[in-house]
Amino acid sequence: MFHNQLKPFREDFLWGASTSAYQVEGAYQEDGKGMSVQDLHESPEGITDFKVASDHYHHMKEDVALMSELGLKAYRFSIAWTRILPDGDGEVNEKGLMFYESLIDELNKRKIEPIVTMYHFDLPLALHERGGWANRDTVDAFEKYARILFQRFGKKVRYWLTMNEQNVMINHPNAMNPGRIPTKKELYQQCHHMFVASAKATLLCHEMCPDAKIGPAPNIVAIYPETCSPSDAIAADNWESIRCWLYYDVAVYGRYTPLVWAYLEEKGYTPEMMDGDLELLAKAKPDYLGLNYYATATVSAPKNDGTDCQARNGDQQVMVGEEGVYRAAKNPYLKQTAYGWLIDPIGLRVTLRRVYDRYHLPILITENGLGTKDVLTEDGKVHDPYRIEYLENHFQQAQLAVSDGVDLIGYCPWALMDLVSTHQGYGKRYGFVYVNREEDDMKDLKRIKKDSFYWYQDVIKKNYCS
Ligand code: BGP
Repeated sequence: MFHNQLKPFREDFLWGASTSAYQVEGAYQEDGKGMSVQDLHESPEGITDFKVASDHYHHMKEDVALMSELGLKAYRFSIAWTRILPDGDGEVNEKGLMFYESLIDELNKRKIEPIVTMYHFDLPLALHERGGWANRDTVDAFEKYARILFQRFGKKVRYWLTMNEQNVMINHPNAMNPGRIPTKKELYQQCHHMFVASAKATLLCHEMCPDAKIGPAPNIVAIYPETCSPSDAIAADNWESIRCWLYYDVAVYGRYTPLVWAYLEEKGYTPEMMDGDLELLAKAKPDYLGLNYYATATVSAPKNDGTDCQARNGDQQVMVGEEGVYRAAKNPYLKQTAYGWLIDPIGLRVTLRRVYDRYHLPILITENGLGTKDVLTEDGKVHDPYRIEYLENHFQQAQLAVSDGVDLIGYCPWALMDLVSTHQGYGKRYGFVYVNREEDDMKDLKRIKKDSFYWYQDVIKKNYCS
């Protein structure tokens, strides 16, 4: 649809930026922090681990000052569960609480809305060793952790996100399960426990912090059929429901998507539930939806001949396609990044419209951004017109979605500053702020504002992207 007049972003639009604890903080063993599954992550040869990262733990005030200079209205970050409860559900670590309290105070002082993700891929190792999310006790541990956060920060934080990309943890479990990749049956059991844990945290948040809002933050993208063949359309429906809708349907409506339940039954993956689980899921209602968007996916009908599941771009870490369900297909209309990620700004508009039509809840874009190599030039600058172009195109589509009627409350690009990319360390950078380090060489960790920093500053000032 063409609009002669575009609607503006709302006055209180949350222009933000995102990070996550284990990718940005470093200080992995400091001040009583326990080990998480990410501390056991085996990086590919020549790629950094998460021990130092961008050393935000020691640069926190400087980093918040940069956020303020950028003009951010919001900052989305995650709390490391292991700083608060080093072994997941035992003693509370006051020093961990103090770190986040000073971060939150610093943000509030500068009128930057803290948006807190409670759990971003970094399950405490002690819980993992006891079965992790497959063990029902982890639900209780999460509830205990949530209670501590709401008690301490409930008056200072208005926006909470329960879990980052639950659907990625289930569909691409490698990075969160050191030791052994669980079977699909086990993963859907983990998934059910995550749903119950999120529902408990949501109810608790509403009870303990009546002025706060809470929601999930899955990775949601529209799925296109490769052709207008009805069989491709069914495959696209299959994958969109299994990959995306399940994670909002349970959170919003408290029920498993019927198509997904049929799939789980067909495959023998149905999770065990306890009495009262479905009632609990139905009772917990999110106030808004977080949405991480990078690019759409395109799929075709399965062949069901043993070849439907394949490695994406030859990367065995990311398997796509599922036997008898869908096959991954190429989209000839889209360009890709140097790392093979598709670029689809219009897909963002499609995704936002679909999500809003389905759930009628305010949406906050909790991640979106371009990961690529950046070069620090001799004059000490980083010229990243490619990032500006990427974000500008996406912001424009977001505004078109707003003009289509979507209630979009904010946009938090990934990432505020360079941080450790899951498989590519510092080779692949996302930030508005360059962090001067390489994989093994920590250099001076100096913060350098990229060209995109100044461009975003202007967008925020004008509440507009021309
Ligand atoms: C999202 C995760 C982030 C971040 C981002 C970029 O899926 O929520 O934590 O890692 O992807 O991906 P990558 O680090 O693989 O480049």
